[in-house]
Amino acid sequence: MPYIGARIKRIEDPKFITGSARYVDDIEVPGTLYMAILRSTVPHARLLRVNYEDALKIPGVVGVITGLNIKVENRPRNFPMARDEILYVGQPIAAVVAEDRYKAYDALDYIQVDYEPLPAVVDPERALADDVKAVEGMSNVGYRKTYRAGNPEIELSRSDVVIEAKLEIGRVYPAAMEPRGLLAIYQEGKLTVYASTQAPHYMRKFLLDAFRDYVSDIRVVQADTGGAFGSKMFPYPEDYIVTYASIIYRRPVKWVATRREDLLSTYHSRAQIHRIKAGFTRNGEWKALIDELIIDLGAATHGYYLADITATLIGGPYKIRDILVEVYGVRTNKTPLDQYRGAGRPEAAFVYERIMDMAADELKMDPVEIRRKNLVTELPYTNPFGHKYDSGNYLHLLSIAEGYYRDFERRAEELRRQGRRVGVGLSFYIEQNNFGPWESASVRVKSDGKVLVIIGAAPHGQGDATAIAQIVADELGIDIGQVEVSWGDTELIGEGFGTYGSRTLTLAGNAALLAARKLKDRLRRVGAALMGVNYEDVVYENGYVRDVKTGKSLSIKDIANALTTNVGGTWPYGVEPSLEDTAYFGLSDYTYPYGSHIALVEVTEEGLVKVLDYVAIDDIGMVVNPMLAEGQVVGGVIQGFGEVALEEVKYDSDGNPLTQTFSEYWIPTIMESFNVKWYYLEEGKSNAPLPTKGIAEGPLIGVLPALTRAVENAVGRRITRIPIDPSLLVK
Ligand code: MCN
Repeated sequence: MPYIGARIKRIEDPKFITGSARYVDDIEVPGTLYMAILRSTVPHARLLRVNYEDALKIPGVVGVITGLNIKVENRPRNFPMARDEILYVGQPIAAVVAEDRYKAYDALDYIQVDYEPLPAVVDPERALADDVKAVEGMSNVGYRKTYRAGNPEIELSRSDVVIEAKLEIGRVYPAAMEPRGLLAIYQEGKLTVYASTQAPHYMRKFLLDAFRDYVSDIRVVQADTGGAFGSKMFPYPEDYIVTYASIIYRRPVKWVATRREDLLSTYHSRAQIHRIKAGFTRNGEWKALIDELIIDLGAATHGYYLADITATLIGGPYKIRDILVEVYGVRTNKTPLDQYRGAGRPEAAFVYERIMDMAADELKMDPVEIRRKNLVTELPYTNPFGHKYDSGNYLHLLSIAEGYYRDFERRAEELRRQGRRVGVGLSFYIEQNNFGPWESASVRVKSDGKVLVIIGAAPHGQGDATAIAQIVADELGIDIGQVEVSWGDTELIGEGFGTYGSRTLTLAGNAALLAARKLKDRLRRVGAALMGVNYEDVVYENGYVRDVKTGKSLSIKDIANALTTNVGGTWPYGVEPSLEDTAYFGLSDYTYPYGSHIALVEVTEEGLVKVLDYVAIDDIGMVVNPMLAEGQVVGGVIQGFGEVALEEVKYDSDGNPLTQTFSEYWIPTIMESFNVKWYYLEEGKSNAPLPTKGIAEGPLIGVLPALTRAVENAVGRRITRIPIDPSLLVK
């Protein structure tokens, strides 16, 4: 049966369900030293002296590392450890390496840090004034860019209605179930790193760049990884400190963050402010946008690219052509900022969809009608900043969404008549994905005839292995039980990138498809030689090669057997005795899926947000496994509910983090969860051989504006900031 398109259960799950998965912290290597990290408790200070003599006296403490300095682009001054200036609470200052974890943590209390406090910069808007510096001797504006298209000032002045607002997307923490961690094992000039990561090949590269003088190679193995959401990809201080410790102490060194450490040190995300002026004609055409975008980068600048993504997609799926976005990337004394599921696109969607809803209110138009009027109708369409929206039919998807929206409106009306505060929200969004550049896959027939697929991507919860097995099983015409998928080891496959940017199914999946096609040809060639017939007369069908002339056939298993059974002897067949092929696949452009979310929400008297019904509709081209894609949508929507209603990393006005545990930083639990219905179209195909696009981040893009609107509609107050201030919601 064709597997593509079927709801096949995840082949990767049994070990997770039975508890036999192996996360970094489960990997035990004899002689391992444990690392504990002393982190700054002050937001900004001159670091005068670190005295660790007493810590060294504790039995079991092997050493203390301070002042490690490695140049990594756009990272904070003093990376990975503070040397003369402390820039945020949580910044590593010293690392203790000890015989066990408890001794390492205990020893932290015996390290004395002398510092001279400096004023901290906390509010990104205040930071723009640049009178108090987040980093001594540097402007607080770490990144500045102007995006201009058309003539927004003139179009704005000609507009019948101008919406002005300050829109804010709060600072969040990517709360993966498993905190970050790694185990580095030094073995005479070589190093193996087991990591909780989403990009092992990339990690190998950045670690090797730093430690090339000490080691000839680094092998990175992705341990079973309990989620990442974008946060386990770019270089962290601890990646370098642990690796360095293993090199200098010539022992395995492990570090796994506690939840509190993870909350303080995993790169935060979002944290954008938009001051917008949006001009509309009386009949609802969006003509102009002027946006001042302030992104709070924390104590480094590597998160600036997120503002670029937001700025260039700020017009969303709409026809607007006259746009000005002034981007200010601002340094503050906070944990550095980087990507989180959606990476810049949810922020853009929050802004353009808030604009649509505010304009609908202002113009007394129906929210669906105003979107219909503005949606791009001719695809492909190049947006004002060069994004090429590739394929699909936005109006068709909107018309389907409208059906649910009208139904939700009717139900809301009924509930309102019972005195309940109920609201409906609809969002329409455009997604950019398949961040590249390419991905790899090898397909290998093992001696028992099973087919092993190795991908360069590094899934960590998405279920891509199942979908890739479906693709390869279909292409080879074999039972899916004959296909295994492996990944996450830089020595398993030559090069690769990882799992991010909703790319894995499309890039690694298509690479696997192409590798399987090559393998079929190879099976024909080797099979023909084994059968002593002409290659041209041999066809491949459903796991067999068959000579059309004689009717002779061999199964994949027969061929594998013939290749591997005889030890000794010779190879008289004149063909390469290999059953392995590799393919690399990249797309010449990004793909642009799109979708719509519709939410029916009740706000209780106490101000709690309850989602009564929720529908998401996506067009991601061909869907390989609707159950996996749906799983992504359900998870993403609940995660987005957290961003709208619960989650925010908070600091006091001096720069002290107020959200250091899950009792202050609230993520949605099963109590807040709700049912999400997912529907899909397959009209917007990509150019890949298997015409798929990504789904994994779309839900987080659609959910923020849909839920925000539904809450706004329920309480009858304009909402301009997420997470929504609960005091606005109490009756
Ligand atoms: N899929 C499909 N048909 C398609 C597209 C996708 O059947 N046309 C399926 C795939 O087989 C896969 C899933 O949907 O099971 C998502 O695939 P894809 O859209 O290619 O996205 P990636 O696998 O590249 O996932 C990355 C994405 C990102 S960027 C973040 S952030 C995120 C997300 O995945 N982090 C996650 N979802 C997550 N889910 C879990 N459990 N944990 C994370 O850390």
